[in-house]
Amino acid sequence: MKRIALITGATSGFGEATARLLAENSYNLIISGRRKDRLGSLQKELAAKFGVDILALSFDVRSKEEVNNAIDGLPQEWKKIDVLVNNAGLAVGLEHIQNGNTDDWDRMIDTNIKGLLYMTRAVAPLMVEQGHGHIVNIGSTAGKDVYENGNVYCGTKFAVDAISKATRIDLLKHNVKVTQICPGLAETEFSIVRFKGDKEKAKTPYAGIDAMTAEDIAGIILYVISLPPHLCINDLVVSPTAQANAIYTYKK
Ligand code: NDP
Ligand code: 8X3
Repeated sequence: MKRIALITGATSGFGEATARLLAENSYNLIISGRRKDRLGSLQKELAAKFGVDILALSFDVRSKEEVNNAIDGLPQEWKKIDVLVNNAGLAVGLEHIQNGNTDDWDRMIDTNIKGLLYMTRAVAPLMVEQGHGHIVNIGSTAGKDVYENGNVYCGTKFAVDAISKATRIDLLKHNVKVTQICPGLAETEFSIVRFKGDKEKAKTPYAGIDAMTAEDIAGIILYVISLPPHLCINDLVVSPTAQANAIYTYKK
């Protein structure tokens, strides 16, 4: 029987690359994100290419109601979720705290922390009931060290770090694995969102370094979810070789 993975933020970047790789590796998938058109075309493409079943659910992880309706409304056979990849997230703005835009702060907190929590709250009971499961939370090197102007984004990823540790403890006796993956610099739409659509500025963090790709992270996600039942990678930090941590990078 094919395993089922639910991936949030599958319309772009890490989530989309993970959907492609897991479909290629015979996972049936629930893909989600807000952009319906992208979800629809990914669903068609992957189902045709790899012969797997793909359910596309468009919802906003910031809305408790939308999250609960999406999960409660799953057909029974789709509720047997083996893997939840809590990937949807964003950074918006890069300002000193005294100049920060509080609407940007709300978006980051509501998506990166509350959205991840709503998803976990909706899906974890299904995993507890079936006696197994694996939750993969996408944290960040920004959740390990803080950097100038990173304030609220870093705060949300530090929260993901704490929530991942806490979730692992709470689900321990239920045989549910919890892995946090903390990537460093990877070139996706992330930076375009952070710089509010300014594509030139968005390139600057990656200039002079060999940044990671979304496919690099997808490969790591596939690796951690492919380990045998008695093994769990709890916390994994991965960066380009030219990046030591959230603060130090070596630019050529
Ligand atoms: P992208 O911008 O390429 O992808 C982000 C995804 O999140 C999109 O599919 C987007 O879908 C989804 N998303 C955003 N907000 C919401 C929402 N409210 N509801 C549902 N889906 C949402 O960025 P990445 O792939 O790079 O980022 C994925 C994760 O990785 C994020 O959590 C990010 O913080 C983290 N990360 C990224 C790093 C990087 O350097 N790129 C490094 C470390 C961590 P849609 O807009 O369709 O809703
Ligand atoms: C994304 C990594 O360093 O761009 O989480 O904030 S960074």
